[in-house]
Amino acid sequence: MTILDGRKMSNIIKDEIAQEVQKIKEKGEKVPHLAAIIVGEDPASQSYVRSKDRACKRVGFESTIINPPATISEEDLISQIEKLNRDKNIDGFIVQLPLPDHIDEQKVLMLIDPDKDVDGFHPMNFGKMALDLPSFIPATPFGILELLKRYEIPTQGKNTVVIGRSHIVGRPMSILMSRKDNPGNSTVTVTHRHTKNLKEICLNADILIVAIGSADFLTEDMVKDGAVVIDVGINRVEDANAKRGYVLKGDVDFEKVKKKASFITPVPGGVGPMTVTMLMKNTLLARQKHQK
Ligand code: BQF
Repeated sequence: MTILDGRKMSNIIKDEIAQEVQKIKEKGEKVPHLAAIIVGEDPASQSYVRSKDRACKRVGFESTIINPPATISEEDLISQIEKLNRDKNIDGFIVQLPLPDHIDEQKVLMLIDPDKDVDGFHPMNFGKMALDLPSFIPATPFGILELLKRYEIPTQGKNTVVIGRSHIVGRPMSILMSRKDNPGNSTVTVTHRHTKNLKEICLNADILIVAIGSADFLTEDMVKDGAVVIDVGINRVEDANAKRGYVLKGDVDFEKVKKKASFITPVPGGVGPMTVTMLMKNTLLARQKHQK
């Protein structure tokens, strides 16, 4: 069993990006600039945005954080987005999700300039992705592809089972794994809360991608010997013994499932760090595109 070390791979990729930034500077060009709009004070969202800000600094990007209160109107949030769309200094920006209930997420994401949509959530980018056209690929799926590629895990002709159909992970991942590409060319099954015989479907999987947000959901009786297991879950589970009062757990019962898997991602330190790093990669790609 090999642990897919997302932290290590992330550091390698961030070093590569930092080298690209060095070259940009040597040419006297502008370094990539990422902005993040984070609405309100949700602690998990705040911590994600801090990770992204730290990653920007580490690779030599400029970073701007805009933090309106949770009470901001949809109208005012839209003006903030339009301002970033117009700002020549900003190469890419994200709107940290989730947004408060009074704001229509889908409406807001549609107003991001697709050329600055480094999260790849705009329907233009999502559609291009589905049609194999160049686009920004959402950071978490992009990170999973990069892990599979760099660990040289074959995907062609394999049975991939994706558990969860979210717009951010499950749905795009299912599209990407069936694309005519490497990684890709696999036979994909998407499962969700209405799926019958989930266990039987999982037992047929060569590659299992779990993205539902339920701690320890995938148990060893659902995993074929030698399967590749990708755990996208980040669940905060209360633990009186932990420093912060909680521990991070994935959607996979890691200790038990690792005995069956050929490759497995840990939580923390698996897919999570790759997500942040591939956002940096998308921002670099945005800068390079804007330079032309
Ligand atoms: C790690 C996210 C759910 C909803 C919105 C490193 C991150 C997480 C874990 C991180 C995530 C999850 C992010 C680890 C960004 C991934 O060491 O395991 C980094 O910062 N993530 C997000 O921005 O929004 C989310 C999960």
